[in-house]
This record gives sequence, structure tokens and C-alpha cells, in this order.
Amino acid sequence: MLNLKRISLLGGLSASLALAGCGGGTDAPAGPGNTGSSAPQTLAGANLGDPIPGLTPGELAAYERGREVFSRRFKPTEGLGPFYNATSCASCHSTPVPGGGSQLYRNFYICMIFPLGAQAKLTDLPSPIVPSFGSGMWGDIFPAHSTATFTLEGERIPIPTPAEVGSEVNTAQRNAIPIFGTGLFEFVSNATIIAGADPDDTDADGISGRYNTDSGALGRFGVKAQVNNVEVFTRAPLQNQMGITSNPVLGDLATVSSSMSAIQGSTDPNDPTLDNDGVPDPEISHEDLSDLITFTRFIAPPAQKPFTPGALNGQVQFDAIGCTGCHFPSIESTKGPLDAYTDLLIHDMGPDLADRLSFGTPQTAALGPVHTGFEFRTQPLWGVSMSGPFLHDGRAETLEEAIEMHAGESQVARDAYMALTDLERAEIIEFLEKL
Ligand code: HEC
Ligand code: HEC
Ligand SMILES: [Ca+2]
Ligand SMILES: [Ca+2]
Ligand SMILES: [Ca+2]
Repeated sequence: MLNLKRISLLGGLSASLALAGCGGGTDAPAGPGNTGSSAPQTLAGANLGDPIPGLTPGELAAYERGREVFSRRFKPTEGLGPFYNATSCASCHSTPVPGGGSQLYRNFYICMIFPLGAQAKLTDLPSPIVPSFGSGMWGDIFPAHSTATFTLEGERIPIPTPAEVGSEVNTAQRNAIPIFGTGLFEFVSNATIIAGADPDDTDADGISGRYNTDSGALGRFGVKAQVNNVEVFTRAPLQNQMGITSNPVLGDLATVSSSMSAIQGSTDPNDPTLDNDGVPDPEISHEDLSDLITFTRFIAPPAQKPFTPGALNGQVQFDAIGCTGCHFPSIESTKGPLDAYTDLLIHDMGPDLADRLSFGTPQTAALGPVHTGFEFRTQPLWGVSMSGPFLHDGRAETLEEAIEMHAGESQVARDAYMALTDLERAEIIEFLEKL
């Protein structure tokens, strides 16, 4: 049996201390005319994949080294595995340059057994993420598969049936989301995020966004806002997607803007991750991990393209029909306003999009804690035209399809979109393509 210390991408780590290790950048000027469409001119790099402006020479050098680590393909002799989905971060985050998203063939599965409210990951997997490849240890978990060995060339690890588990099995796919600009969400305060929440929809507009938490610290990252900080969302995919173990760099000190009180019992962010593949842990050096975190933290948002007259009309419609009820055009950060088109809150998107996988402990509301199985973080729309296929599992091929699949709290806005003229709908798409 494996007995590993784990960090879970989806569970999160205990957290207690204030913002630290984020480059100390609390003083970037907002820049001229930051009115909701100009922050990318301020914070975007010159080219996609560049860092945000204003880094120190030391940070810039670390960023460049981190970009290399992000694209490094780990080998089994360097610690790849025992379970993995890909050999590098850039395997999934690659379109159109390292940091981007990926096509459907890179999708992976998340699996939880037992009903909502009692959900658990599969025994002896490092996380709810189902690895596509592994060393044959699956047999320890499900003896029926004990003879199978899983290799890059071989078959994928099977997801057990409800009969094998003796209970409910919920699975969903995930399609990689781009990380351009994402690290800047560390510079958004809890207060700013909380100010946008309306957990019980007291203003009766049909939208009840609430925040999620990661072991007591407010979540910002991941499709359910289930992770608080970039260090966790670097160490977690290292282990869960690639089987690369690490020691913490800052551990607790990486926690962003912590003021939430309840700390759930979960693995300590100060713990190393360990595995038993015969390669000494940690499998990534302190220097390489620090550089990788610097890359993930400081990769710049995409620059907006100049708005055409059609895009300007689309921008007006986007607001008029209520898309901005969740896709806030701009959110304040200590580095200036971010034109990310998200509120960083989670929303019930209806039964068809629901994955019935519950992560994090959300803001208390009439919607119960396990209702996160129906909720998703408002996906940022900066650079959205590059990030297809769309939605958390890539089920939408086009922007139009992604909008048509909005339901739940976004039903009203979606229906208003469908009621527009063909020209108005096209202008909304034209607008989205400029972001
Ligand atoms: C197998 C594909 C895959 C690999 C490999 C992978 N990722 Fe991801 N990444 C994803 C998916 C899918 C998501 C969204 C997952 C979720 O939240 O459930 C994601 C989300 C993220 C996010 C959060 C972005 C946001 O908007 O909140 C960060 C940061 C990130 N990945 C960094 C990394 C780093 C660093 C590595 C390498 C150590 C890595 N990823 C490797 C697929 C991958
Ligand atoms: C109730 C909140 C809410 C409203 C209102 C809303 N959205 Fe969204 N939007 C979301 C969430 C949550 C997601 C992510 C869903 C997922 O990943 O499955 C999303 C995803 C998207 C995506 C796909 C992004 C990607 O990269 O996959 C597009 C495009 C989009 N929304 C456009 C719109 C437009 C246009 C409107 C107005 C008609 C709108 N949204 C209204 C919450 C909302
Ligand atoms: Ca390993
Ligand atoms: Ca509301
Ligand atoms: Ca090892």
C-alpha cells in the first residue's frame, strides 16, 4: 500500500498567514485612464508569455528560468510518476505559447466516490485526479486490475464502476485553462472579492455568487476557486499531473490575504510531498521550484486588441444583457485594476454543466456547502478567444456554444443573448475576440 503525504489540488492546504512572497508589488500605479479596458496596456507584457512589467532584474531572471522549468519534460529517472497525466506543465498549458490552454486530447478525469456530502477520492490515488499513466500500482487499489501495467503506450487507467466501488461514482473532465495573468489574482484582496458576493441573492437579480475557501483561506485559482495561492497551484499539479514531489518554498507564508477563521483538517502546506518511485524526494530542486512559481505568478495577461465599432457595440450589449453580473469587466488589485472579466466567485451553472464534484468550503448560504458540485468560478475572459475549446471540460467548440450552454444563475443573461438579433450576437463575439 502507498502511504504518501499529499497535497490535493482540489482540497487545498491549511493556511494562516498574510500575503507574502508575491514580489512585494503593492505599489504599481494604476496607469493613465484605467477605466475598465486599459489595464492590459498597463499590466500586459509586450508579447504573450512575457512577464508583467516592473519586475526586478532578479525576478526577471527567475521568470526566464521558470519558463524553462514550465516546459521541461521530466523523465522517469528524474521522478516522473508513479502516476501522471503529462510530462511537463507545457504539455497542457501550451496554446498558443507556454502558459496557454490545450486541446481536448489533453483532458483528464476527476473522480470522486460516494454521494455528494460524503465524497472521497479513490483510495491511494494522490488526489481526485485520475492519472492516465502509471506504473502498474493500480492493482494495489483494484485487485481486478492487478495484472495491468500502464505505460505511455499502454491503455489508460480505468475508472472503477459503481459496482466495483459499491457506491456512487462521479467523474468529470477538465480541459486546461490558460494561466496568462492568473497570478495577478494573488494581488486581489479578500475584501474586494467578498464585496462582489451576494450569496443569498438579496438584490434578487438571480445571481448568487459566493466565494470558495481553501482550508480557511479565500480561493482564487482553479475552476471552482478551490485554491488560494500560486505556490499550491504549482506544487499540486507537479504532484498530481506529473508525479513530481517537492518541498514547500514558503509553505504557509505563501497564503494570500488570509483572514478566514475556519481551518479544515488537510495536509499542511509546510509538508513535503513524497512518493515511492525509487527517485529520492524532493524530485524538483528548491531553485527550480522557486523559478517555476515566479513564472506562474508573474506571467502577464493578454493585451486587448483595439476595439472595432462592432466590438464597442458588443461591449454595450454584454453589459446590458447582464453578462457583467458575473464577468466583472475590472477587478481591483494592488497592481492596478485587472480587466479579467471575472468576479472570482462561484456560481451555480445549472444541472447540465454541473460536475457533481464538490471542492472547498464555500461561503455560508442557502445553497449548502456541497452545492459546489454545481458551481464554477466565473472563468476570466481576458484572452478568451485563444482558450478554446471552452468551459471547464472543453465541451463548447465555439464562443457561441459556450454562451448558449450557460444556465442556472446565468439563465437570464443567456436567454437575453439568445433574444438578440444576429448582428448583436455577432458583435458580442467580436467584443470577446478583442479581450
Ligand atoms: C494534464 C494537464 C495539465 C498539466 C500537466 C498541468 N495543468 Fe495546470 N491546469 C490544468 C487544468 C485542467 C486546470 C484547471 C483545473 C481545475 O481547476 O480543476 C489547470 C489550472 C492551472 C492553474 C490555475 C489557473 C487559474 O485560472 O486559476 C495554474 C496556476 C496551473 N494550472 C499551473 C500549472 C503548472 C505550474 C503546471 C506544471 C507543474 C501545470 N499547471 C500542469 C491542466 C494541466
Ligand atoms: C451567473 C454568472 C455568469 C453570467 C451571468 C455569465 N457567465 Fe459566462 N461564465 C460563467 C462561469 C461560471 C463560466 C465557467 C463555466 C464552466 O467552466 O463550465 C463562464 C464561462 C464563460 C465563457 C467561456 C470561457 C472559457 O474560457 O471557457 C464565455 C465565453 C462566457 N462565459 C461568456 C458569457 C457571456 C457572453 C455572458 C452573457 C450572455 C455570460 N458569460 C454570462 C458565469 C457567468
Ligand atoms: Ca515521482
Ligand atoms: Ca444577486
Ligand atoms: Ca520519489
